Formats: sequence, C-alpha cells, structure tokens
Amino acid sequence: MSAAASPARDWWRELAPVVAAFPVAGRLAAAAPYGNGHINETYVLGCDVAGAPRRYVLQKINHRIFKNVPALMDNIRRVCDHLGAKSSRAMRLVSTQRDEICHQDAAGNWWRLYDFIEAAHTVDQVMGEAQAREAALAFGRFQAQLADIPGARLHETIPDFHHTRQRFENLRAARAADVRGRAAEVRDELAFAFAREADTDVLLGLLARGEVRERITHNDTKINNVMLDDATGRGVAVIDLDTVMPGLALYDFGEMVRTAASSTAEDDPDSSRMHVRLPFFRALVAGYLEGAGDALNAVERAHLGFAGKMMTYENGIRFLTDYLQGDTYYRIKHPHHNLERCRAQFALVRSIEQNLDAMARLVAEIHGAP
Ligand code: ADP
Ligand code: GN1
Ligand code: MG
Repeated sequence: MSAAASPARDWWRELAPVVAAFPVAGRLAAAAPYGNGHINETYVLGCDVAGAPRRYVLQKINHRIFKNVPALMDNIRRVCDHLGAKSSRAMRLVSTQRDEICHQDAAGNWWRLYDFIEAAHTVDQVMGEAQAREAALAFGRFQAQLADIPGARLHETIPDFHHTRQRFENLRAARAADVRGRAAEVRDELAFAFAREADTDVLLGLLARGEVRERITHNDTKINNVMLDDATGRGVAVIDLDTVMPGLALYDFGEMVRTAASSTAEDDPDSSRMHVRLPFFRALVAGYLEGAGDALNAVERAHLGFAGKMMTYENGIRFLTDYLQGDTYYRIKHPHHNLERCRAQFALVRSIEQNLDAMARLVAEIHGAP
C-alpha cells in the first residue's frame, strides 16, 4: 500500500497529541499517512512494545461527509462486535483512554483507532481472476455474517447514499448552478448521463415493489476495501465500515463489478483502456454467490450485470457532479481528476451495456437459469 508522500511534515509530532488519547501499547515510534482512500485521512502508527513492533490504523473521520459521527461509530462498534465474534481477523476498534469509541480533539475533529490487520494487504487493481473471486467471497460472506446482527436497524450514515435518482437530481442541480462555469466543457458527459436517466429508477423500483429486499450491506465494496492474506491471497477482512447500513445486495455486487471487473484504474486518464472483463465478472459472481450463500433471490441474480452498470453510472455522475461543484467531495490529485474519473466510469458503463447479454449467460451458467 503506498503512502501519500509528505516528506516535509513531521507526522509523529502532529499526531502524538491525538495518539495520547488512546491506550496504544508501548512507545509510539513512527506515524505516517497510509492508503489511497478518497474520504478519510488514514495513518499507520508503529509502536515499540519492549522491542517488538505493533501497528495501528488511526483515522480522522471526514465529518463534513459523515455528519453524525456518534451514530456512525455506534454502527461500526456493533458491526465489529458482531463480526469479531465470528472471525479472529475482523476489524477491531481500540477504545480511548476514557473508554469511548472515538476521540474528539480540541478542533472538533473525530479520530478512531483500529488494530492493524497484519500479514494482509489491499490492492487498488485486481491482479487476476482468483483474486477477484476471493474478494467477492469475502464481501458475500460479510453480508451473510451481518444478516443476524442484533438490535435496531443500523443508522443511515449518509442518507440516500445509493439513491441513484437523487444522485441524478444532484447532477441536474449542479448543471443548472454551474458554479465553476464548467458545464460547457462537460457537455458530452452530461449528455451521456442524461440519456440514461430512466435507469436511475430501476433498482429503487425493485425495492419499492418488494422484488428485492433490504439487507445490511457494505455499500462501498471497492477492491481496496478488502484485506487479502499475504501468504494465501484469501480474503481475511472487509474494512472501511463507514457505509455499512441498510442497502441492497445489488449495490455491493455492482460496486465490485465496477472496481474488480474493470480493465484499468477508476481514474485512468485514457478512458479507451477501460472495459469490463468478462472472466473477472464470472469470478465475482462465483465468489459472491458462494459467500452470500443462498441469500440472493432470482430477481437479484437476474440484475447482477445491470447492478455493475448502475453502480458505475452512479459513481460517474457523482464524479461529474463534484467536478461541476468545484471538487468539494472527493480528494483530488490534479484539477481534472474528477473529470477523468467520470470519463473512465462512463467508458465502463458503455462496455457493460454492450456485454449485458453475455453477463446474463455467465450468471445462468454458474447458478442455473434465473
Ligand atoms: P477511506 O474511507 O478513506 O477509503 P479506509 O478505511 O478504506 O479509508 O482505509 C484506507 C486504507 O488503509 C485501506 O485501503 C487499507 O489499505 C488501510 N487500512 C484500513 N484499515 C486497516 C486495518 N485495520 N489494517 C490494515 N490496513 C488498514
Ligand atoms: C469513496 O472512501 P473510499 O475511497 O473507499 C466513496 C465511495 C465511492 C468511491 C469511489 C463515503 O470511497 O462511495 O464509490 O470513493 N465513499 C464515500 O472511488 O462517499
Ligand atoms: Mg476505503
């Protein structure tokens, strides 16, 4: 996992006061930015426990995006407790010195600490079909394991997170406001998005008619949100639990198609390199169906390919909206980053559209005709 390069900053000094709020073992020896997430700030802490190394993951929660952090952390605590009882390598929260699940600093920022899951890694791009299958198996199992979480319905940490119609209306509003004067530059992308407006209601319609049901889902099943064992490559833990909340299995599967059946990075500046890889799609279906057990019904199975298109489309319109609004949501590395992300997503949408029949045949082959 590459760390965001910031050689000039003394992370140890900056983070030490926050770290002091947590009962970390031994002596803090090192601290540095970590990972490639777009939302939170993630750091790895290295501690020296009488000569033995011990690592933690420290995160500053993006409270501009997650507006109710106590509710979010209540979800995560419940999910960790539930999964921890079923697996020895699940995400484990470390409570603060005051025995709270997160720490708010003097500036109002929220911080949480996890044990570092050792001997495992994440990838930003899938390396092969076996890896895609393992990731899908882990996400499918994750969903199956959460099916019996006790207590009240989990909080919606971001309301309407996968309400694609609402995402579309946000794009329409951003186009109308055009606060950065960018709408003319993205005329083609807007036309592409608007030509598919009717699709935004399909999954919501299935839910409204009771053809698919709500489950506890992860909602951000991109490939770098699952940790794979260094030695065996098996999925060991699903991470990035901020969006675990009620949702559709199709959201989770679709997001996997977007990130693990795609031929290139989500932000590849050359969108002609982007297409769906059918053998990887096949591997995802096999892994997910195995992991989720018999949880998926025939309607869900019949929409696995379409879900990949929809989650890719949804991400594309979210990137486009953020570009129009002046890049206020996602972390960007250069001024056209969100536009390049959008173009790559739309290229993938087009490719999935051309392959929907082939994808349906693969699903039927694996599971029997829906
Ligand atoms: P974001 O919400 O910004 O995507 P994540 O929670 O996904 O943040 O964390 C970013 C990266 O940090 C992950 O992709 C993973 O590589 C690493 N990471 C997160 N949690 C752990 C953990 N408990 N153990 C090891 N690595 C982790
Ligand atoms: C964000 O946090 P991260 O990088 O795993 C986003 C997802 C998008 C993804 C696109 C809370 O995920 O919804 O699909 O970027 N998370 C949030 O790469 O908005
Ligand atoms: Mg992440």
